[in-house]
This record gives sequence, structure tokens and C-alpha cells, in this order.
Amino acid sequence: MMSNATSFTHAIVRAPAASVTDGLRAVDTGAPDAGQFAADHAVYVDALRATGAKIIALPALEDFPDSVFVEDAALCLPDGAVVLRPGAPSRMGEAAAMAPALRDIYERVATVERGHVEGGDILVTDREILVGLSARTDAQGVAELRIIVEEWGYTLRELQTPPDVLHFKTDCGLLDGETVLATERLAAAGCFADYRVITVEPGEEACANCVRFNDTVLFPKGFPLTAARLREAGYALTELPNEQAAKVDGGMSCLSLRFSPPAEPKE
Ligand code: CIR
Repeated sequence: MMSNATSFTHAIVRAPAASVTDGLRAVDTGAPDAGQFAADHAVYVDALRATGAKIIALPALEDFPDSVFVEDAALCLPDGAVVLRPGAPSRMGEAAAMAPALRDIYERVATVERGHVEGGDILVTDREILVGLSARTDAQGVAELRIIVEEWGYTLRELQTPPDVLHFKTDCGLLDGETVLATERLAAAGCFADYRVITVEPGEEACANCVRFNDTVLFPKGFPLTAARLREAGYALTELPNEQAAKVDGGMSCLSLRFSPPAEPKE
């Protein structure tokens, strides 16, 4: 089933910088290979384009090793865009760098001015905006975001990202208007009580961060049991290489900002 929260006309991406090798990571398993990262990124962008999306491709920012993960800098909603405030000090400047692109597209652009919120902690469904508190997203930032989105008519629900998990969406992804793919640890926390939940196979937690984008689910390669579970449930998957991004804790959702503005965006 398609839903407003899974059907999009546009996506913003940013080319990976060569400095992506210095990207933040919780556990160092070696730096990503910048050339392979760029090749994988191109495959990801092609997959978005294949869904019919218009791609807004921003240039690499060498000063910000994690800037390829555009999702953390902004929230794009049908009614407007929000410039967020990343909690990682090295990523703060990514928000200001994203703002001009949002202003080119949206009439209405608001900014979180205090506290911290990263987009990886935000899951937008058809009925609400879920935001997980984490090491990157704090109560003050969520309170600021709440004021903005409630004024635009949305409902925001504050939740807790599991301890030691980078972002709320590290552990989940929206599959359709009422279905979420989630790790067992996040599902057990009860935040999806009003949704249908499909859990990832134990041992395959790293694939929970998937993205439903129009008719397909962008899904990392290498998680066959969960992939089979999703196909059995009727979802079409596009399996994409994610080894390089995974070395700096990145996944399917962080590489794009997905949206459908209310009217054709300003050209
Ligand atoms: C970071 O630690 O901020 C980056 N290396 C990874 C960000 C991943 N973003 C996301 O899941 N939304």
C-alpha cells in the first residue's frame, strides 16, 4: 500500500566528500574507501531516480566528512522544511549548508535554533512524526521541532532511541502507511503499538534502516533472511551495496532527503 509518507516526487542527495574517510563511527572497523563509496552512492542515486524521483544533487563538502548523510541536516515535509541542528559538533555546520537548497525549493523553511535534532532520529508516518531522543537529539531540540511542526498541523510523538543505538531510524524504517520494519529491541519498547510491525531477523539488525521510496524498498545487500521475510510479505526490494557507508554508521535513509512539495518546487 502506498502512503503519503512513502511516495515522493523529489530527493536531495549530496556527493560524498573524499574526507568521508574521516566520518564519525562508533566502532572503527577501518575507513571507507572513498572511491568505492562514490560508486555505491551513484548506484543509490540511480535507484532513487528509477522510482521516478527528480534528484537534486548537491556538491561534496570536504569540510564536513559526514555531509553525504543529508538526512541528518533537515526535515522535509509536504508543508515545509525544517533546518535541523545536528548534535555531533563536527556536523553542526551541515545544517546551514543545507538551508539554501531548501529555500530554493520551499516557500516555508523553519530552523531549529536551540538544542539538537538529527534527522536520523525522525520517522515520519502518515499520521505522526516520531522523534527518538538519542545522544544526538535532545529534549530541547525536540521541543523546538514540536513548536514548528505542530503549527503546520502535524502531531509529534517523542520517544527514546535504544541506548547505544546511533539514531532512532538505525533500528527501523517505514514500509507503508501502517507498517514498520524494526529490530526486536525497538519493537519491544512498544513505540509501534498502533502499527503493524515486521521485525528483522536476529543477527540482521543492521538492515532495519531501510527506505520505502514509491514502489520499492531500498534495502542493504547482505541480509537475506530479512529480505526474504519482506518479499514474502509482498514488498518489492531494491538491494543496494552499503558496506562503505556502514563503516561510518550510515544506511539507506541517511543518504537522501525525500519529499513531495505541495506544488512544483520553485525552479
Ligand atoms: C554520523 O555518525 O553522524 C555518521 N557517520 C552517520 C550518520 C548516519 N545517519 C543516519 O542514519 N541518518
